[in-house]
Amino acid sequence: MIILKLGGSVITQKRDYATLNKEMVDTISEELASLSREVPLIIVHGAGSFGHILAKRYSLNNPEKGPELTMRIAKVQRDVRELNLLLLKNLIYRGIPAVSVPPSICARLDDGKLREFDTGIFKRFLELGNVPVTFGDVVPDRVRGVSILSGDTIMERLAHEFHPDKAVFVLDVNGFFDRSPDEEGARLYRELTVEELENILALEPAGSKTSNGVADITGGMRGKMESALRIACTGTDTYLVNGRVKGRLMDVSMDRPTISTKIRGEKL
Ligand code: IP8
Repeated sequence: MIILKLGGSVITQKRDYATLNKEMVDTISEELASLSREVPLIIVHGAGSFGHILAKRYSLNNPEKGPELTMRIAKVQRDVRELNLLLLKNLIYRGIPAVSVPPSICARLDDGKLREFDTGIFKRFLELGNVPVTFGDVVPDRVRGVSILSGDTIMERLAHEFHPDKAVFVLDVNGFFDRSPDEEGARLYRELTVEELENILALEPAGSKTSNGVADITGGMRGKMESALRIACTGTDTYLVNGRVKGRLMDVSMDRPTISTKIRGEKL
């Protein structure tokens, strides 16, 4: 099985509110159609401009209680569901039996930490041969009322439960670099052990390597690498690959040489 996350920066126009990157969604859906014929899949997707712009404006990660809050929750949930539905339509159009699993129904948070996540529903759909598609969402939180559950955290939970052959983060850059990818001289890490990644993250000040100035309420690149590290520590090989370059997602999934970052899984 492969569990993969389609980054919001790949499937949406991250700077334009609630705007799909239709071209990318078409390209990736085509690749996923071939892949889904080879191996069982769970797809997670980020919120991109359907979630981060309003969630940040409304501080939905730790919201102030007040008369506007209920409507704010409703609007952001509506938007991320709209993105989910747009993606589902594309996947189903290409013959992938995709079914939606909204996290606000199966997850509960406790002061921002994931406390409950019902993976049974994923199991049941996988047994039927369907492809569960879940996403970063606004989720009930015992302390905060609601907070944001990132697709990266969902990846961790699913990897922990299902021990897939691979976890793949599909990004808008070639992988993990030693500095911001658009800085001169930036070098791509092709393969890292858990220990090497731990050392790199220990040297990086928190908050660095976030995506370049685009609204991101869930931790940007650093948060993603911390999730990737935790997944690799459960023994799953974890990849970061550029979804904008046709064929790379398929190459990584089929163990063919390509440009990406691999964090070697190691059960600790
Ligand atoms: O894009 C964020 O999920 P992510 C979800 O996977 C919202 O971090 C609603 C902003």
